Amino acid sequence: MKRVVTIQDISCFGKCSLTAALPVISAMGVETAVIPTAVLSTHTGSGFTGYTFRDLTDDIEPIADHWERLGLKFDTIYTGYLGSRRQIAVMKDFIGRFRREDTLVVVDPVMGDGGRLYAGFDNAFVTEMRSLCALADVILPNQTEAALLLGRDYSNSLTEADTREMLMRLTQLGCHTAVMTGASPDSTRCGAAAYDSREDRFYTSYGEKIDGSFHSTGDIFSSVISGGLTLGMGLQTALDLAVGFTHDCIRATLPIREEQWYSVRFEPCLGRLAQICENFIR
Ligand code: PXL
Repeated sequence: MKRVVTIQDISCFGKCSLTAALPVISAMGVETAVIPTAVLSTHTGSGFTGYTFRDLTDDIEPIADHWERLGLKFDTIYTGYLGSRRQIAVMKDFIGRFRREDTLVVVDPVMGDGGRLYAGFDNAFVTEMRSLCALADVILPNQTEAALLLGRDYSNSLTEADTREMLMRLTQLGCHTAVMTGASPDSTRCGAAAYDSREDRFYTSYGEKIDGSFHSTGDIFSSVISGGLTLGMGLQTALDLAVGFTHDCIRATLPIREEQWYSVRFEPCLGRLAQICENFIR
């Protein structure tokens, strides 16, 4: 059985980071180990205030020590929201210890959205995140995070040519593949675009554009990409699956948008995801 370790916070309420990655990657038929980097009462976005934050950085190294003694091996290391610069440094050490020749390292450089950094992050954090991206095989920024990583101003009206140029530059950070979410070639479609520098090839996958912003969709998209690549899917297949699943989750949320303002309703979509992935499980 394929095995991912995903390292990100656990926001106790809000269906993002670990509480999204765990059900989604598990539903794909991939064993999912976790290291929580912090415990928050809720996530920090879309209207939550007064959340608690307990940093767990000091627990990560002892967990890694124990796992090393047990000889645990992971097909994929997938990092998401990290709470501090020190945590990024700890991730670099973790990757150094657990990466084997065939291990896939996926970094979702969670830092912001809509042109703004999330609460608690600053430019020094962005600099540190660049160095984590250098160690990754695949990075999964949204448009805001891509601009931050490249030290550019955010634009929400990128052409396909702009997106391609940014993707190529992102791979120059050191990863071989960059995937940018929120890519939109025209006013009716939205999805993701990717560039694999090893084969000098671009990929796109779009669905219908749905107005509004939906929290946690980045984590859901990244979880499906991580699970899909772990199952051996090609980049185009994983991209289509992740864009399709994210769109399904948004559509499932629309009728109860007010009730689910803090995330998306991914639960009714997991069955179909599991069914599709069954064909890839060996
Ligand atoms: O969805 C990304 C994310 C993960 N974890 C925490 C967050 C956010 C985005 O706001 O606040 C704690």
